Amino acid sequence: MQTELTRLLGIQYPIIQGGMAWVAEHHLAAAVSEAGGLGLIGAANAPADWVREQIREAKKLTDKPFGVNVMLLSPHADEVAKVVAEEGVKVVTTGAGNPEKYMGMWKEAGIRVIPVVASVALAKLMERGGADAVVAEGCESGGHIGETTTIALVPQVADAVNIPVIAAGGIADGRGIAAAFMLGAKGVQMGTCFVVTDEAQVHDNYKQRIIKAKDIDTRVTGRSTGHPIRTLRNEMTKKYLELEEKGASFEELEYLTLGGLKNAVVEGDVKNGSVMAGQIAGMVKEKMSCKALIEKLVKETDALMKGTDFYKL
Ligand code: TUI
Repeated sequence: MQTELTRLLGIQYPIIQGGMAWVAEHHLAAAVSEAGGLGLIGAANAPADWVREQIREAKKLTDKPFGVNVMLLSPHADEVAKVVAEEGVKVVTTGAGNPEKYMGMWKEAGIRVIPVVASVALAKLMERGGADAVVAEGCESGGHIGETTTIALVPQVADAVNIPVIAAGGIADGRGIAAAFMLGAKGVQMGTCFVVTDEAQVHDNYKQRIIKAKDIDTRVTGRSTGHPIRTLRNEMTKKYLELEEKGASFEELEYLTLGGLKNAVVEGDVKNGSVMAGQIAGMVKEKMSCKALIEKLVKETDALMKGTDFYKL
């Protein structure tokens, strides 16, 4: 499965594990990289010292490349941006914003910079600013999302830029990966599938909730506040959407989700917490190791890509 992306990053398979807040810590990132994909540590809203520690711990577990996702809405983003350069991280992805102001520092440190984008406009801006690739993330994804679906976004981004495009959102098996390749992507990023792996340090209630989820079980809260977030439906989303319908204030809505992701991931509160997951949660049926998951994905994709000359491009 060699593509422009595997060559760019020095990895075996063009499969990236999303840098999910509270979920993507060093055990998961190292396991994905050891299995031949690219693992990411999700900096999310964590302080810079936590990120530094995570990078050092991941290095103890793997010699292979791994990356850090910098969440640009974080109050610690400036310090985290410096830490990834100081610690010699090979790959940085960014989310929920425009990383322009860090790009020079990261490129100087020899980092491969891969912004996550939800529009053609930001993809073009990132290419001009020196990005090595972009993740085009469709609104099937869990967590903070844009407006456009993966099937519509990926080909439009692939037509607009000359750097490799990585598809994210709605991908859970070899069919999704092969489809992403057909849309012009050179790799994929997956999140929800990795939440239920053995190595993910996630409360079992959260894993079970994903495993039991059906196709219609996700909800998007926060459309009215300009911060749409996709999660699995529960008491929290029910209350939130009712309040949103009534035109509740930003503060009132925020109160409902305060600490909600941590409560779900760490405490296992899947009733009132924020159980972020993508629309493919309904396809995730069993727990397995990262190695087993990646081997399964590669086998399924290879079977579909046989007879094409895709990997020679
Ligand atoms: O970032 C994500 N997904 C996330 S981040 C997150 S944690 C969080 N915490 C507090 C508030 C909000 C989120 C949970 N899930 N995915 C990458 C992504 N980036 N999706 C969409 C975007 C995006 C959206 C608008 C990127 C840029 C953008 O506009 C940039 C600009 O300023 O033009």
